[in-house]
Amino acid sequence: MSGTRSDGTPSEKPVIVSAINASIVESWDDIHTAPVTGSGKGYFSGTVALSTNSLTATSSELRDTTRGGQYTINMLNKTTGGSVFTDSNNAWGTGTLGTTADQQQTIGVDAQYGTAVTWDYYKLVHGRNGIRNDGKGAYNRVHYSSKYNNAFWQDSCFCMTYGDGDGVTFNPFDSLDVAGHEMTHGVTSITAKLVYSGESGGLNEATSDIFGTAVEFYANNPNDPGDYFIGEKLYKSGTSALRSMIQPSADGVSADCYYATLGSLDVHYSSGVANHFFYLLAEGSAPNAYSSIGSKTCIAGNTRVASGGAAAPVVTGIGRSKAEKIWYLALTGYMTSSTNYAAARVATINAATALYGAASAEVAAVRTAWSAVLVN
Ligand code: ASN
Ligand code: ZN
Ligand code: CA
Repeated sequence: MSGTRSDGTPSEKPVIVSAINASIVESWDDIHTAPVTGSGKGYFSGTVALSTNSLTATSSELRDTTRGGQYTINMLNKTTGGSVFTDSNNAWGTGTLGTTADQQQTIGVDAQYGTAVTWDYYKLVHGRNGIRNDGKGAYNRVHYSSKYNNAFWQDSCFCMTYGDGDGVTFNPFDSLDVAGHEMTHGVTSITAKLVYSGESGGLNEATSDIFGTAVEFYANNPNDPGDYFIGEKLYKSGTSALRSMIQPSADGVSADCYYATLGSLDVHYSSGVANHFFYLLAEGSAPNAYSSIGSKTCIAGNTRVASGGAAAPVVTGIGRSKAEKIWYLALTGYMTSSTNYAAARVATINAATALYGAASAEVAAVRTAWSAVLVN
């Protein structure tokens, strides 16, 4: 069954296969053309190189045949249809938002760039050949609906969709961390298959935040430097973010520390505990470049808000690179659809043991970081 939520987000069961998508994929297979390097000006990403597809001497399209054929569609503010962006001189976007054809491409540049960086991250860091590990790229739909404040991944079309945002509070929704977040839902859906409700749902969301953040760091783009916030580029104010991994409770609803009924929170809030774990494992609890006050750890009896203080455990980070490898192996090698927080602790200890040895400092750090968010 499929339908539409009140805010315009499609809802559907994973067994549905999109006839619309199938027709788009087939039409691409008939085109025999050459990859070329184009230049893009994104709203978030600035000036970036894009691998595009030359159709004729005066026409290219926003399709990357060097990365699984991933492409970007302009939805023209509708919820169905749309067509792949094309351009006459292979110079895409203006870096600004607006209604001219070149300005409409600007958000397409960010989406296509986000897909390319995510592809490279998974391939070069984890040896994963595309989201499904089959060499096939996903596609993007931008300018979806009108003033739509969200982005979403759908397994049925193997695609990401991004709204333009309302233009008042929100920017368009295709910042790099959000792109990495959405595509990681695709990775999770064919690896651990974490059910999207209860504690496993929180772990599913956290996995997307963890690798969305990893992608942002991997890009090393001065226009969007790596950090431990999700969606910090989405706010017009420039002073907010959707979520913090350093102190998840900063949003007023997410949990910093585990408690027995955590699983009854929305999955975007129960993710906080695993996001907090990942931050502590990577960076530790002390003040650093990402947080002038550090990340408060938890003491028993405290639930949503981290406490810190003398009684709370001190965590020494092992670095983002090792933390990413541990989470990725846990996701792809040890977690299952019903993994809950206690089982995630076991899965990451198993992954760290496989990577670094049972007596390693990395395994000890995984234990300490989980205990610091009250997962024992
Ligand atoms: N952006 C949201 C997410 O990826 C969309 C949703 O609520 N499913 O989690
Ligand atoms: Zn998500
Ligand atoms: Ca970020």
